[in-house]
Amino acid sequence: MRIHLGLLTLVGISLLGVVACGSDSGTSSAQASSGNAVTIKNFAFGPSTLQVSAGTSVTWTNNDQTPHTSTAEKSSPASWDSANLAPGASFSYTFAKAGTYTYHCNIHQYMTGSITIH
Ligand SMILES: [Cu+2]
Repeated sequence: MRIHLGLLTLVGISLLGVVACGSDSGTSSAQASSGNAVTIKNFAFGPSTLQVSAGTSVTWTNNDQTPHTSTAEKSSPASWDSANLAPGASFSYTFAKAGTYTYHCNIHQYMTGSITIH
C-alpha cells in the first residue's frame, strides 16, 4: 500500500514535470520568434516589455502615422535617444549589460516601455 502510494505520487510529479516543461518551451520559443524588435503602433510600444540577453541589439520601428522617439529614462542604466523617428523609420540600440532599462517617447510622455537584459 505504501509503495503503491509512493509510485502514484512519483507518476503524478513526473506528469506535472512534463506539462510544465512543455509549456515552458512553448513560451520561450514564442519569445524567440518575437525576437528583439519593438514596434511602435497606435501610440504604444509593442511589446511594452521585452526580454533579451546581453549584447543584443534591439530595434524599434515606427509603424504609426506620426513621429515617435525611443528615449531612455534618466533612471535607466544606459542612455539612448533615437531622436524623432518618422513613420516607417527604425532605430537600434545594443544592450551590453544585464539590467532593466525603461524608456519613453519624448513626444508622447505617456508612451513607455522597458527592456530587461539577462
Ligand atoms: Cu510618441
